[in-house]
Amino acid sequence: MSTGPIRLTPGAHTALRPATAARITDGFWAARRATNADVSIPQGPARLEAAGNLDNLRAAADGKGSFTGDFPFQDSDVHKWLEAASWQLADRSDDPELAAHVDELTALLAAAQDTDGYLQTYYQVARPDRRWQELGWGHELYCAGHLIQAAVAHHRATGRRELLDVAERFADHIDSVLGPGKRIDGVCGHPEIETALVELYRETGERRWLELAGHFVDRRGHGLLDADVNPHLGRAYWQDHIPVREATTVSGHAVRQLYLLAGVADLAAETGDRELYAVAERLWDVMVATKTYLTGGVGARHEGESFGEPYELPPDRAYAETCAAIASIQWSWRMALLTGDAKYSDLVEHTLYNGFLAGVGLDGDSWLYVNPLQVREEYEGAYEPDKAARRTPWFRCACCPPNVMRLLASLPHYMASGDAEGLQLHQYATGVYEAGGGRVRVETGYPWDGRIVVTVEEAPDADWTLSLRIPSWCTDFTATAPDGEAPAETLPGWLRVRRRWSPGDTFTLGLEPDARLTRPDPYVDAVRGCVAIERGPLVHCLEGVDQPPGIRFEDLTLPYGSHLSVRYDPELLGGIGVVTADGLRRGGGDAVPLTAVPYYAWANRQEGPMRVWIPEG
Ligand code: FUB
Ligand code: ZN
Repeated sequence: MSTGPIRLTPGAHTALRPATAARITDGFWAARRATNADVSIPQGPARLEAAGNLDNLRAAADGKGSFTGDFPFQDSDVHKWLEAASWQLADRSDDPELAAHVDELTALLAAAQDTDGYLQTYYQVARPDRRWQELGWGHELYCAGHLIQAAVAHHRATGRRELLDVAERFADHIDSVLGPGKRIDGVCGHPEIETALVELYRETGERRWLELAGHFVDRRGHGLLDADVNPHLGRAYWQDHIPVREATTVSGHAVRQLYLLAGVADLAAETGDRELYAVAERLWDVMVATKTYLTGGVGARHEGESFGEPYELPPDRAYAETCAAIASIQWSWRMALLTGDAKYSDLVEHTLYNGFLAGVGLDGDSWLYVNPLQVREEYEGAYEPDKAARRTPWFRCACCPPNVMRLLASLPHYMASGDAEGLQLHQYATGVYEAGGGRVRVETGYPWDGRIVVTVEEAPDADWTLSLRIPSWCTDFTATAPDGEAPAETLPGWLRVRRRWSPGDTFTLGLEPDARLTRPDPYVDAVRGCVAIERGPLVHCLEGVDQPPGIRFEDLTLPYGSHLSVRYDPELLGGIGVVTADGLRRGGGDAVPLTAVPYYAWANRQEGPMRVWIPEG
């Protein structure tokens, strides 16, 4: 059985189902996951200790001490770390130190839980009289959601119930206070509980959790939350301005919006609700067409950490919170399963390699909260240090680092799926994937090299379909079937090979990750007249440190049609493809060789300017 974040029930109304087993064994993502496992996750408990998160749990358990931290949602950092560590345990059950930390934090949570099931240290320790009174900003259900996801991960990965028991006791309590017809008619200011409750239903079979998730989705948008939290956004900040079923665009706080839509997709999957299905499809299309950066980053505005107007995508003032990229990936993957449409996994790929991965330093121990696409030479910093275009060891509001950890720890889950016909590869990473009644081994140097060799290890003794996603960046590919014949069917976004497979048969897909110049959407005023360098799924950027000295960074330009060349540099930034281009100096027109590195690797050397969108010379 799959150990990933989504385990559909047998009757789920989806086109595809997550792989039943998935392992990434080598290559690009294996290296990132190793850093996550060896550096990021192990340093989590010390960070949580230093930030006071664990003392908050002790204070709640002992009834002594005060609350540490600036936010009521401090506990969610613990929950997200526990989720990450649990997925990691599925891979490394023989890591006694990790297992001990997981046990320790689980015991702390169990001890902190009140006898009625309630568990959020801010309200237990600092504001006991305000419990469930501040649903807008209190984050009680948000924290509960992350606790539930951690508990599901722990149960799936280890088969143990301690954390699941804590989560179910809290869910019981929530149902008794906020469930349909109960004392409080309310929703949380920060969606998250919805997707978590659907997963708790999937894990336990208890239908009450599915109904509660549906209740929270349908009660949102009826003005139950404050209107004055944000002077410009009003109730849209927490998506309480319009019922979910009537929404026509993504708006408000980006992470809130996208976690909510992940829950909507989950509900549509489990209930077959066509209206919710249509809402999710509609909003995803609008988001991609009008409110998504080239990097896959979303949530353009610093103000309210929110989506802006359509095409309001400034590169320098981009907020593009790391958590929003993660939320977009989580939602898009659910949409891919729901519909079978490859476009969703295409966005997953693009966001993974760019807007998401930039959020963590190559050392696994330095983070970006906001992910701009441009930093000038004269950059003066941000008014909040957490929101600077500079890497930081941890944040006062530490939502992003453990979120990165949980996504990387569960990444194999996002690679492949299955259906009655066969197996679909959505992402390309060396590893072994089991789905749709068969098992394949994938070998590839992706994203540096576009050759993907798929060896069938096991397949039914009948016709069986291997589907490979053709990324939208790819204009040309080669495909070699075992008998040398070209495969019969190409559907939008998919190459499908249906035949009787024998163990050991290989199928080779050759994608051509050439470097290319991309012009921006003509409606995005902020980058009109610029070009970007991309290669395969990777967006590239210029960093000041790589450019010839003596030329002002702001004077570098790049004519559309310039020659681009690519080389692999194993010594630079952990091993990257470097793109060089024939640029020009603004004004004088002198030729300037430009060097572009993958955007995900920026800000890992000396501080300096950076830009993705380069003025056309
Ligand atoms: O409110 C909880 C988290 O903190 C949000 O998801 C992030 O955007 C940050 O504001
Ligand atoms: Zn965040």
